[in-house]
Amino acid sequence: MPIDPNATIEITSFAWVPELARGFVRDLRPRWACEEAGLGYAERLIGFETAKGEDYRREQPFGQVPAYRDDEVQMFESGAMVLRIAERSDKLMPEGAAGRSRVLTWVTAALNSVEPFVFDLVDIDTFNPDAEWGKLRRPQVIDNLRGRLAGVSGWLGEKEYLEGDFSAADIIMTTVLREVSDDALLAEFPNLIAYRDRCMSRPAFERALNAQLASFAPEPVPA
Ligand SMILES: N[C@@H](CCC(=O)N[C@@H](CS)C(=O)NCC(=O)O)C(=O)O
Repeated sequence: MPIDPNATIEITSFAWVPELARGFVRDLRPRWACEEAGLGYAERLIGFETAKGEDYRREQPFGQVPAYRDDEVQMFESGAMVLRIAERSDKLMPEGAAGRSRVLTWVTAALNSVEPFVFDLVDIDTFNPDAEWGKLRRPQVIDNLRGRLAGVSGWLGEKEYLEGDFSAADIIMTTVLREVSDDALLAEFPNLIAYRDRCMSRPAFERALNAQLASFAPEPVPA
């Protein structure tokens, strides 16, 4: 679904980020969900100064992106947005309380039980590659993350997706797994690599990624 400036769904993200963050800004999640659901969305692109300002913090208390609104609700937190978009479509959430609860469980697990461990590694490898504390801490961070990846891998086994058909949970888990910055660690779990690549080969993912990449200004945006 193309970006539609008149759509009722509006996703806010940064107008510019450094090269290393491109493709990884978390508005990718609601963009991907909209693409899967066939729902158009409008982009609102803001500068860092606006993001840290008082007005915007009423939308996103931490001064981060993404933020989201549609004709009924206003939200922050990318996981919550994906669930909201999933409510508006039959593509990302199974019918029935049992299936829905499982998807909610895995969205929460990806964000709460896996992503913080991935981020510990990103913090060292991407944001502090030369820091002495990072070198000391890295082996423990790798071990901790290995434990979490083993949990996901064990659950997934030979399944195509986390819970039955492709769902909101796979959007969140894939975006978490693609941030793992140690290829050798991920290679210990071939089923996770196959799963991540299966999800990322979906045309909706490619459209969302391309839309994010196309949205960045070439130079920093002042406000
Ligand atoms: N838990 C939030 C995290 C949002 C987040 O980390 N946003 C990053 C971009 S991906 C950001 O705005 N960073 C700038 C900052 O923290 O100042 C979500 O999933 O929406």
